[in-house]
Amino acid sequence: MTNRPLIGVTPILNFEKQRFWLRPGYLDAIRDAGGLPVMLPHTDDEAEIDRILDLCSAVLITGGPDVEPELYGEERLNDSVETQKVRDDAETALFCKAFDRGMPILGICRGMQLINVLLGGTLYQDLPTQNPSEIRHRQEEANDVATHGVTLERKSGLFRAVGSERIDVNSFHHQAIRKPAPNLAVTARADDGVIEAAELPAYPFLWLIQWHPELLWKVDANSRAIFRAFVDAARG
Ligand SMILES: [Mn+2]
Repeated sequence: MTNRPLIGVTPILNFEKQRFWLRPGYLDAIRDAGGLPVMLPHTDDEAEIDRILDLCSAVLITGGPDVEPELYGEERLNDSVETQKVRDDAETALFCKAFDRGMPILGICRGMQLINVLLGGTLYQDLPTQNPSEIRHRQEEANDVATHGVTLERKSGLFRAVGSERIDVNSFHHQAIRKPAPNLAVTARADDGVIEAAELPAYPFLWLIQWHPELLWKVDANSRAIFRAFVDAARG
């Protein structure tokens, strides 16, 4: 396939086992949508990031541990908040440089939360404590089972991509956006009001998704539509 844009994807670092890893769905869904994914190192070295971004057409910031509350001016709420400084530092540096370049950016789960913080928003540190709800945002069902609905904002790229106002999603998140960053448009909410997607209308392509389309894409056309929109933006 020609014109397959190279898309940088940030991995998880298992510090105890000293291993980088990624759920294959992040990479496979990008390939299915016509992109060529590459797993990136964790680095906050500016020259390294510049060189990496010279090679890539877009960046996907993935799921993982909680975002350091200090980054939005709060103290740790309780022991449920688990952070990883090396990853916060690397993804902060990567996002800021990609954002300065106007590159297409997709943030999934933790990626969504981190980007909201870096743009000036805040998070619920522990969703069940700070925003109790009937909806289980950490489902026990399998990864590729949708367990709660979300309602989409009609004036959004996400709505245009999936073509439906109401979709079902999976849910594996401990945190969520509390105060959206300035200029960030909320594009989907769960029935309890929790923000499930957002985008930055004034920017070429910056979509934030709280659920996990990379775990659903094989069985869910909406998830494939999200990756297709992202890869199309990367293709320019
Ligand atoms: Mn959810």
